[in-house]
Amino acid sequence: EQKSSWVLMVTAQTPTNIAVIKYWGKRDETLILPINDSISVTLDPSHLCTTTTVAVSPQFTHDRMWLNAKEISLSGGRYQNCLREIRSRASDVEDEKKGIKIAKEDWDNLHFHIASYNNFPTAAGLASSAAGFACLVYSLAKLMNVKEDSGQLSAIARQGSGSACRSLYGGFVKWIMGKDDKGADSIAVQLVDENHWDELVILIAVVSSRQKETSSTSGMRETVETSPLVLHRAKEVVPKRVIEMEEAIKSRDFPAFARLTCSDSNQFHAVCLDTSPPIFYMNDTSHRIISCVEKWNRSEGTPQVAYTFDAGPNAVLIARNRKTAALLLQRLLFYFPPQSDADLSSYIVGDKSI
Ligand code: 2P0
Repeated sequence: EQKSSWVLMVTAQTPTNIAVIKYWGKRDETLILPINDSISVTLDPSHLCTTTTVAVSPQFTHDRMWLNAKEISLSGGRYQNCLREIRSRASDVEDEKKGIKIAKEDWDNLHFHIASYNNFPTAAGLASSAAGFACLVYSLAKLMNVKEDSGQLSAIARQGSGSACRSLYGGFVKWIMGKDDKGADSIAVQLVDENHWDELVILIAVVSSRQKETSSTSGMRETVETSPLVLHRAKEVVPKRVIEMEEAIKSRDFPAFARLTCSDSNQFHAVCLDTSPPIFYMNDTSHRIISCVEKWNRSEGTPQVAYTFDAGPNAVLIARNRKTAALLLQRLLFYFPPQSDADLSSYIVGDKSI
């Protein structure tokens, strides 16, 4: 007879990812199926990551979750969909040392306690939901001995938050939009691993760590419903850019990479502005950072730094190498001194960021 006081735990750590070709707009809200492919770079796990511990015990009476030490509700459809999909793929688990044996069918009657912690501001446009759902799905899959490959796990993480599917791999990752109505082929694949282009340095200038006013989920819904530009972007612009971006990444062509990254960020924000009512994610400081980088790139004759902004004012700056990253930091500190400009309060510098 098994003791009923046991607890089995798994802890995992997942970095966030930054899109260089943006996902913005869904064709299916429940399954989270996008209207275009997207490409991202996964950050180094030592910065901007989620740590999640999942525990199972016969003493737990229902599923519970704590985010940054505060209990949150798991009743939302996204959590329920992820938990259901993972549970349905569980296998037998045996821990001989602890004398624990869980049969595949036992998982239906067991409950989880989940504790998740972000080491960066939640919901400030720093893709916290991406790392969060990827880590949740990955740690539950490990706990329940789920045997699916990363592609199949990415399709589950996608149902928690679209961008989460890209955080299951390091390096550069493509989320293929897929054609299937059920989303079976809407998965993430790794384009190159984290060693392929390790000269790049990613620096995040935190312009504001305040929570954003328009969530990505409702923002992109409003864009799809009202923007005449977004379909042109999804159908005409992104498919070509994705091909060019894959090529730029594979051949480590920084000028092409920078041109595509900056253009795609700017078009994403143009589509936000084209939404009714318009959505403003960037602020004056964001715009000044863009001007500063554009001016520098032009004066050098070839791009040194790429910028990209997500659903918030913070700048993600990608420098072509460490030397450029040092010069970039110097410029940022000169033009946006943290002491005198309360708007730009801190910098997060990626060490060897991808
Ligand atoms: C991206 N963003 O590709 C884009 C660029 C923000 C701007 O993915 O509704 O939090 O959970 O699928 O994934 C943010 O959207 O939205 C996002 P849901 P998500 O990274």
